[in-house]
Amino acid sequence: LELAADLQRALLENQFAIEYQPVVDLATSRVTAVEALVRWWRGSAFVPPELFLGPAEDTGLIVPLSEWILREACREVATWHASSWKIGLSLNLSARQIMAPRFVESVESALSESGLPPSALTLEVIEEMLVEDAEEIVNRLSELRELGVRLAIDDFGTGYASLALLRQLPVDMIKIDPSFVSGLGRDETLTLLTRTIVRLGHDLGLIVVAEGIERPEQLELLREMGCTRGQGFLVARPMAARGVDSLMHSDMPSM
Ligand code: G
Ligand code: G
Ligand code: MN
Ligand code: NA
Repeated sequence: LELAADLQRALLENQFAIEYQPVVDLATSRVTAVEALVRWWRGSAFVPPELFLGPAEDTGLIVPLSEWILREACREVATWHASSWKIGLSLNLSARQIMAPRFVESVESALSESGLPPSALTLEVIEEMLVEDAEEIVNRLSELRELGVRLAIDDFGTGYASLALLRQLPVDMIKIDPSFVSGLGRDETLTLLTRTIVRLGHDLGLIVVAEGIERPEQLELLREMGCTRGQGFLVARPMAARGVDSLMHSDMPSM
């Protein structure tokens, strides 16, 4: 596969970058965390993650790539902590990454080498990851959680077993899928479902994050529903670390 060889070279030649999308506390409009999102600039061409993450997973290159993202993101977020800006870091995981022989150790060493406290790190999983090797994946994630790392269910509500997953995994957070948030104020059913997910999350003692906020009306409804946090293009787009620097200690102008 041509892309596989390209991916290998891209790793060696440092063609990958990380963007950070701010996540805000809806009550205060302050940035409370960032989600790391991998970017590949192949020469001057941008290759979307949807195109290379699948092949990276199939070839196993996802393991060294994810390891690099983990270390780099912990290091960058730790520099904000060093400036007394104690924001959280969310990372998207892949099943193959979790099943790699030294996954738990790699997370522990990224934390200890960067100095980032475990409680600042949230690992995002989607339920499709638990289709195979579910028991081992749950064990490894639970082990990290016992060290203080937080767990989140990403794309909550879209899978066939979102509710069952809440019983399997000891999670701290759910991230409401943009397919619900998109309908806020426009579609009665989606608005009701979003409200119900927010309430469910709160009743379970979880942090609830709404993703894909693009319109002021969505923000207003989510605040009224008491949703904890928000993320989306209206709030802030994914940006380089330098862009995040400029948001330190300030509230978001778009809010
Ligand atoms: O941010 P963006 O739309 O480019 O992300 C596209 C998809 O790629 C999303 O599903 C996101 O979860 C996934 N993704 C982005 N960065 C990473 C990463 O570092 N690791 C993994 N496994 N998935 C990622
Ligand atoms: O699957 P996951 O939630 O990790 O995906 C994150 C992806 O969603 C990233 O690629 C990011 O660029 C994208 N994203 C973030 N905010 C918005 C938004 O408001 N609208 C849309 N369409 N995509 C968004
Ligand atoms: Mn995510
Ligand atoms: Na999501």
